[in-house]
Amino acid sequence: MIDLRSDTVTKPTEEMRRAMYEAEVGDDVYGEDPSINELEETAAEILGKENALFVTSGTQGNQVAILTHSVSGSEVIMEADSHIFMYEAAAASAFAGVQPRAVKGVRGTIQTEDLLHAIRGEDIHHPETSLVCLENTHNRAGGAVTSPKDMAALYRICRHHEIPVHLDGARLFNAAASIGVPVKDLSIYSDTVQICLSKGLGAPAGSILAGPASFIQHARKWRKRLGGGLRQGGVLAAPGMIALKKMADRLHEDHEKAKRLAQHLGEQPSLFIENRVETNIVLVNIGQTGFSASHFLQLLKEEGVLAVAFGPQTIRFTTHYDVSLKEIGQAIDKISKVVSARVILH
Ligand code: TLP
Repeated sequence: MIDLRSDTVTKPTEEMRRAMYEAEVGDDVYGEDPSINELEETAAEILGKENALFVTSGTQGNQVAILTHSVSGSEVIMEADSHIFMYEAAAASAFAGVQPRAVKGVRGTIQTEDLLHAIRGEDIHHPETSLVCLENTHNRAGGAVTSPKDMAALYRICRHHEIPVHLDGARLFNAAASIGVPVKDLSIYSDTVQICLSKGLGAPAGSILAGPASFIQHARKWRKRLGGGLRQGGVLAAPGMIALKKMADRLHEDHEKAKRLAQHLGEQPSLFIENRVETNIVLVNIGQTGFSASHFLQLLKEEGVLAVAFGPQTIRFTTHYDVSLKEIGQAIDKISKVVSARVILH
């Protein structure tokens, strides 16, 4: 199977498995796991934040951030297609009791005038805007990168209004690799940031939430409340450390694979590439083939390729460490076969 459903499907490398076996561990709820402590310190340094917290997943990192930043009854501004709005099962409403304010962006980036418009003024009828969430890269916009300049402009507005910014940087390292800057050049335009170790960076599990020391202290309590206090979690932090230190430098390879895929599929008359491919995600519109997304995915699976639907006519392909350039070539052939079978049927 050529699994292009997500970059979450990567298996830990040999080096990661060895690190898991050899990891020094302790009880992290007592703050005594040396591997977790080292990972948190390293991540904070790389992201340019005072402190960091190892969390079980990207969703937990985002939700702990919202819980720590906001009070119940306040409003959180987020992009209308963001992961927090679309794919976290309304956790922000269920746990933090906040009202999401969904603002449509351009290629995943909220526009400054729309942000200004969405920020609430003082009025007895209005909730207070407690937080702005950004996402970089933006998943549903096809791994789109928000530039440091755009991040800075949004951050400046939020600072002016004294509203904190949380950055869902599940794929922030992909964004940084794409534009050739250190990840810090993007994370500085946020108060808190969540990065996933288990996506393009290839760790088996875990995310990092980073921010000011006092924020992380409160976040640690929210993580505990949510049942995310790990004990000998060093066995997960050790591969996370390898992910953080060694896997970011190769992300451009995944981007090249995605570009190759997009280029070849774009040459098919009945396929249309919806996104500008900047990182590791390709959104393919299959409307012209006459297949529904679910039927197309089923036929692809029978050919040995896995992908996911991102809409009734949109298929998302995601490249990653565990799929080679050769397999991308094979996937292109198999996808072309499914498309041409339909053309023949017609
Ligand atoms: N995204 C997953 C699915 O949930 C859609 C994927 O396959 O892309 N932020 C962003 C931008 C994400 O893409 C994801 C995962 C998360 C947060 C959540 O991370 P996890 O899965 O670790 O909770």
